[in-house]
Amino acid sequence: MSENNTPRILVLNGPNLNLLGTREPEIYGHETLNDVEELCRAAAGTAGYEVEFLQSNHEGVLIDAIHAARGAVAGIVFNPGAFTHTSVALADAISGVQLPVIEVHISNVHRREAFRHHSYISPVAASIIVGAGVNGYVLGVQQLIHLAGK
Ligand code: DHK
Repeated sequence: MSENNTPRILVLNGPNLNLLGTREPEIYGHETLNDVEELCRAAAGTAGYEVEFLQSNHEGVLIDAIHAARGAVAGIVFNPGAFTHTSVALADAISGVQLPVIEVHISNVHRREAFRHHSYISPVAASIIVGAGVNGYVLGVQQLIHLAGK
């Protein structure tokens, strides 16, 4: 809960997602991270939720954000970028805070290189959304709100 008691969701983005819109648009589309933020705020707002939105290229910053989310948000919509495939530390952070995490990938990672097929995050995620483009973030927000209402 935030100070004003409006329930909150953290939308967290990992490395290189600041380049959305210009980065390999044939894979990640033309929408920018600002567009993603607006979509998330709109989806959350219709259900009375606020969004905290953070992107970092640094693993430790993402870990700190997950720790800080404990007790402050209903859950996390998380695109860990390439850390998905490498980071035991991010998986441990998620396990440590016991918050529902919706893992989102813009692209269908299973249609891509083999090294993208394994996720350290999936075993600790509540739900996984892949290949839905930036609409995956909206679906992630909606899924978190659905879980919070249970
Ligand atoms: C984003 C990345 O930056 C990649 O490293 C992942 C993910 C896929 C996405 O589809 O959003 O492999």
